[in-house]
Amino acid sequence: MVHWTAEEKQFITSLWGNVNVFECGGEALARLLIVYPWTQRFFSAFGNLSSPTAIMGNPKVRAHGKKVLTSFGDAVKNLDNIKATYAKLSELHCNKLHVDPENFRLLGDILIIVLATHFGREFTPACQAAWQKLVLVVAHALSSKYR
Ligand code: HNI
Repeated sequence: MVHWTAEEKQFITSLWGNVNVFECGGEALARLLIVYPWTQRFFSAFGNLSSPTAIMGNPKVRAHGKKVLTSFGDAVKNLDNIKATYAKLSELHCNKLHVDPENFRLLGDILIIVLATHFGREFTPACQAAWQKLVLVVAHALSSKYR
């Protein structure tokens, strides 16, 4: 089981309280699709993904990014139980969506960049380290049902 220090928990929950899931989630997913274009194939039903501008302005990308980041809130609320929290979602991404789990790590890395951009100095190195750990734990949990 993952161990969290009281300080890590504090960094994660206090930043989370100020995260705008629509802004940050939409931006993170849009950036994923721009920087790693092969991820676009999962979202062919989302309409125009033909350029960075189109992706950034695509309302379906934004809405789905919000959904994904909102789901991070479940991890924040269940830090000691992340694997079980994502068991169903892991099954969905594995069996139904066939998303390569490497993409979870890529999205996590991008989320760190987006948070740093939004929060600036408030996103201190210690806070960033706690979040880096969180995105890895989430990626790991989402991969748990893959075989
Ligand atoms: Ni993901 C649907 C959460 C990463 C591709 N995804 C979801 C849903 C949630 C979710 C919640 C909605 C489920 C439902 O409708 O019941 N996804 C997460 C989380 C991560 C993540 C927390 C974090 C790393 N998903 C990814 C990645 C990809 C991805 C990296 C592909 C590159 N997800 C999808 C696709 C769907 C999806 C595709 C279905 C979209 C749709 O509605 O058609």
